[in-house]
Amino acid sequence: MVALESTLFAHGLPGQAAPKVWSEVEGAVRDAGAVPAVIAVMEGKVRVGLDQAAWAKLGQGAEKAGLQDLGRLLAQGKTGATTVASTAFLAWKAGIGVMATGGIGGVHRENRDISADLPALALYPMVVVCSGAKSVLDLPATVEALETLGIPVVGFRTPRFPGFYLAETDFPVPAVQDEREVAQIVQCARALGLSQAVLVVQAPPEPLDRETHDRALHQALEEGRARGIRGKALTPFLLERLHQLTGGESVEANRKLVVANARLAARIARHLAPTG
Ligand code: PSU
Ligand code: MN
Repeated sequence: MVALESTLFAHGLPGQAAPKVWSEVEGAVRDAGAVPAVIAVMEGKVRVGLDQAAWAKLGQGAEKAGLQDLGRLLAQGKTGATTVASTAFLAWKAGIGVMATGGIGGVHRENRDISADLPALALYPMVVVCSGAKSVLDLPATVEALETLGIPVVGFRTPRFPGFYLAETDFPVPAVQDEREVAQIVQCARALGLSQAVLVVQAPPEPLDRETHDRALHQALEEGRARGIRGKALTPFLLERLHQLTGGESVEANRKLVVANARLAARIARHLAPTG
């Protein structure tokens, strides 16, 4: 099985694109021989595996649900889209070992805002497949934080940490060449009893060109600062502005990389399955 976070659909992509990307992602997981399970809180209940009907609810402004929100949403019968942090926790509880996302949260450039994704990845022994961390973040600080927390990063056919919209950053990572190698690393880490997730990163299939990216990002960051946007509203704000400022190019890049990550997660899940 491959767990998928729902915040990426509810807050990371524009409303029209989200259901399409959702079904493409589920299709990619199935085609690779695994079962997709999008995770969310629906009317006060944890749901592992959602149908398209659930999207109708999630798409209508469901709140972004981090770890800190889960107890309250359950108590109050509310609906929320789970982040990497809360999805990793719930997947682990449900006995699912592999998940996919676009990019993990990390250290933001301002206000010492650190995503709960980072400490969560140190706590729950998942395999998390992604395209690194979003370039809206302070990437050097994010890479440092991963190291501080003892979270191993392996580059799937890449020797550099990818930057989500960018194919690569300056940060080196140990590279692996196939799913079997990933599975072996995961099995050894589990045998030792390490709690940390294994972060498998791969380059986005269709990155933005650096100039388009840097210009849009510069403007989005300025606007966020000027409007005083902070806390959990910041990541969705920056992503939305990037989508608008690149004329949808970043949505395409985002769609392609999420699908590719889901597919790779499915292949890794198959290699980790008892039957191999
Ligand atoms: N990756 C994407 N799009 C997203 C996110 C990740 O491709 O929208 C979301 C994830 O749910 C991640 C969250 O957990 O952004 C991080 O938000 P914050 O910085 O507030 O922790
Ligand atoms: Mn934050």
